[in-house]
Amino acid sequence: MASNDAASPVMMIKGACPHDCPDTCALEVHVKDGVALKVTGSSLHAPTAGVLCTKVARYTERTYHPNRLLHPLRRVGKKGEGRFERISWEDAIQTIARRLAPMAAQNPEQILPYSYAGTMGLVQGESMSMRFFHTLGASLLDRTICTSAGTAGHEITLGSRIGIDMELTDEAKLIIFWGSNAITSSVHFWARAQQAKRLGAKLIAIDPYRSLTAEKCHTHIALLPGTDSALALGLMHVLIRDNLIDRDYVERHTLGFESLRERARLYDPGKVAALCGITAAEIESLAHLYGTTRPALIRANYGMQRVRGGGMATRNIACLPALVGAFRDAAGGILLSTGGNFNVDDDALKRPDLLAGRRPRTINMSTIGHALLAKDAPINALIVYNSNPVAVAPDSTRVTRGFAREDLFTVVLEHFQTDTADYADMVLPATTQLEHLDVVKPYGHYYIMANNPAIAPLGEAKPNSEIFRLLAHAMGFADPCFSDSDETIAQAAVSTDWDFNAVRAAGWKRVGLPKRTARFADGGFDTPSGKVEFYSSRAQGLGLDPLPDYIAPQEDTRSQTATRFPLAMISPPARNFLNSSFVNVQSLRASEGEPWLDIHPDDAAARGVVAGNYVRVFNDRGSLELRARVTDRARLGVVVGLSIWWRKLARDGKNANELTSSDTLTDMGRAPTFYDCLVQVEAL
Ligand SMILES: Nc1nc2c(c(=O)[nH]1)N[C@H]1C(S)=C(S)[C@@H](COP(=O)(O)OP(=O)(O)OC[C@H]3O[C@@H](n4cnc5c(=O)[nH]c(N)nc54)[C@H](O)[C@@H]3O)O[C@H]1N2
Ligand SMILES: Nc1nc2c(c(=O)[nH]1)N[C@H]1C(S)=C(S)[C@@H](COP(=O)(O)OP(=O)(O)OC[C@H]3O[C@@H](n4cnc5c(=O)[nH]c(N)nc54)[C@H](O)[C@@H]3O)O[C@H]1N2
Ligand code: SF4
Ligand SMILES: [Mo]
Repeated sequence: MASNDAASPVMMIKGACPHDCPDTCALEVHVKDGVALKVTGSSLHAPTAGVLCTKVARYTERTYHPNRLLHPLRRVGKKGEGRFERISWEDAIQTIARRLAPMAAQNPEQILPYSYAGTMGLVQGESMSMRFFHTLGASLLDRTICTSAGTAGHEITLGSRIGIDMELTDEAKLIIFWGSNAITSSVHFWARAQQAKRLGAKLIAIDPYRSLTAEKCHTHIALLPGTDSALALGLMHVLIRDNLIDRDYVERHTLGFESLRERARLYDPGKVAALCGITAAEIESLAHLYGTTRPALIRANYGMQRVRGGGMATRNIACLPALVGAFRDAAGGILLSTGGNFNVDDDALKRPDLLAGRRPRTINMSTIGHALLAKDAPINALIVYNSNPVAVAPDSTRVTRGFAREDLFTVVLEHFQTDTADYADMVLPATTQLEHLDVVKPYGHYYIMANNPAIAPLGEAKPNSEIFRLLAHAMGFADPCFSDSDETIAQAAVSTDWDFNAVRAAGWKRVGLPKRTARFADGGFDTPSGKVEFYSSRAQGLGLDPLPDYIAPQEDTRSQTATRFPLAMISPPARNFLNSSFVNVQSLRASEGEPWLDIHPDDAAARGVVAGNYVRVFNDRGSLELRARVTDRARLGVVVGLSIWWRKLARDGKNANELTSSDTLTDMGRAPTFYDCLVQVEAL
């Protein structure tokens, strides 16, 4: 054992934040005598700039949390009840292998992995796990829960997501936060936007909610949820009508301008204002600002694509920088994601060749409730890691009924006894970022990041990679890839471009073009035509309109459904949580208080809702109780429940997904429509 000698040195271990956040910060883990004392942000890594968000600044509180899962557990109570007994790893692995083997022999598609971005590490994400499931021939998972609509809209318009370098943000003179609450979800980008503001930039927020970000911008356009595609068309209308476009750029580097002009002509500001629930003057003035300011940057995030027309919304927004030639400036253009810069060898990580010619079915994670309740070709085993579907998937009624099936064999790899772990047959304790090795591909900056283990695993926790290694060996899988160490996997992931050991020693490595390059100044888009595709044959091939269009929300405030459920509910991320992670960290939960519903004073008055009292929020899918916060942060007709709470930590054991739908998916990308959700509210 290490001594407690005060003279023993504090070691500084280089890590990378694993969370699903664009900033992927460089961590410094301060370790003394094998204990992590604190985690700080590196000042040498430009995007991190020495600062962490409040959540990860408390990473040690999460890691050493008294409720960390430290041993394998077997269920002794009913499904969902959360009663378990401790077992050995040997017993756990053998039991799982014994349960999976006959299913694998009979029909491996009965087995489904369910995972998302609890860690964005490539090693603890999809490496050993997918090798394991590919060897089995298990059902594949369509990982659609977050970005797939926006990704698809971006793809058909601009190609892969090579967003502008966030380190140039302070040079922009106009920054439009479009469906992005950066103070919450990308605080390092926000810090740079603040600097731009100090240097004279105008900041605009397009968001139905006066978020922490919107309130600090010069202008806030509070449109109705799901109407962004119309707003973008309205801006195009004015830009073209008033000749504010960059004709040279349009001629050289875009496809289909004449058809776009015809389409945009249909969306005059009066019509668009009515669709979006804003004024024509707001559209006119934003178009003029955008058409006359350089460099102009759109910071789009994923908030506007969680509605039926989410793909189209992203597509229309992505057309704007080409129209005004904003791509000519290194600090201009659009930043949705920088993921397209990184050349990761996915096949080496996941080894799809192990499928050996089989083509298993694919199950959409966003409709997991439907999938678990299906009678035909049922799913009989579910292995969950890096995700908390019982809390985060839409349409909780179906999801919980599916997870409650007594005949479903469920294994959950977790740090904590989450809502999902409560439904497990076996819970396996996983290591956190401080305890394992990884390499992280970011989506908000240009650095590939390495994570060194800083402390030994707590209790009997094991890395995901090791758990799947053990399972593979117990199942008798012979491929040598199941003996790969985590270092070998990390190197395989990045082998084409980098030496992992060098990245590991440095902590990070910048990739992509040299700084200050305006990547698309001379076109070179990775679309079929090499141009920005205002007209997209690929979209047409997918059965979609080849041109930008307006797709109304499924649950439109002007629809028949709205007579019974007149309020549009959105449930975007709370600042002190990361999706459903950190909700169980006491200090962070205390900062959020409790599950609130923000409601406009007029909507509250019309329903006799009093600030601070509980209300019932409901639709045909379900009902939940929240505490009312009467505030004009929520625009008229929109209610906001910041999320994602653990169901079991809420007073009625439910969260916002009790009300969200899994019947409607997005126009592109098969994603959920979390923010396309009509409700009614009544005082309790
Ligand atoms: N603190 C914190 N940070 C996070 C997360 C977290 O939970 N907490 N989650 C992480 C993850 S997984 C993701 S995907 C990103 C998400 O981060 P963002 O992409 O920024 O997305 P959201 O926070 O979902 O939404 C941003 C804003 O979009 C607004 N919005 C909702 N509907 C609409 C609409 O129809 N149109 C427009 N224009 N705006 C709309 C919301 O009110 C919200 O203020 O953040 C990541 N970072
Ligand atoms: N109503 C509503 N629902 C939403 C959203 C919303 O805005 N509103 N946002 C959606 C979005 S954008 C997303 S991305 C999803 C997010 O959904 P998820 O990806 O499920 O994210 P988390 O809720 O953070 O759950 C991740 C879990 O992984 C665990 N974990 C972390 N690291 C490891 C590890 O190394 N090993 C193992 N075994 N486990 C680990 C954490 O403890 C945590 O419980 O939620 C979606 N759901
Ligand atoms: S969650 Fe985001 S802002 Fe916070 S430390 Fe991680 S990468 Fe940085
Ligand atoms: Mo997400």
